[in-house]
Amino acid sequence: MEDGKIRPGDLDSSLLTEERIKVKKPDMYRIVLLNDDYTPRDFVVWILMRVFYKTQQESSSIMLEAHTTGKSSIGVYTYDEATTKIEQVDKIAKQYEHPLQCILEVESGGEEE
Ligand code: TYC
Repeated sequence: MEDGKIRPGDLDSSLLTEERIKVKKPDMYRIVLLNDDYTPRDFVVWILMRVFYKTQQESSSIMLEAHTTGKSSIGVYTYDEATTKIEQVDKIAKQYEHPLQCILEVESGGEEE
């Protein structure tokens, strides 16, 4: 019908808006290994292999970097992976009475279209 009246089901183009979907990118977290004066080097290498599935070579170089500079990046993980791994390190280090510590750093995040 062309009488200009709006009827149910007519498309009112003034109500059409562009829909934009914003998806929150998951935050990623860097796990950083901290040096201390007491934990044996071999124990640090062993824990990196056991908890983070690093090779012996990777583990040695991460351990050495922490030993010489004070800290070293182990890798970037989701929040759940990162917190689980840090809990595992805490638990094992406590069992063996070593003061070994890892910390979390926020790596990325924010809104992306
Ligand atoms: N500095 C320790 C030592 O001399 C070894 C060590 C290396 C400890 C790395 C922690 O993250 C660490 N026995």
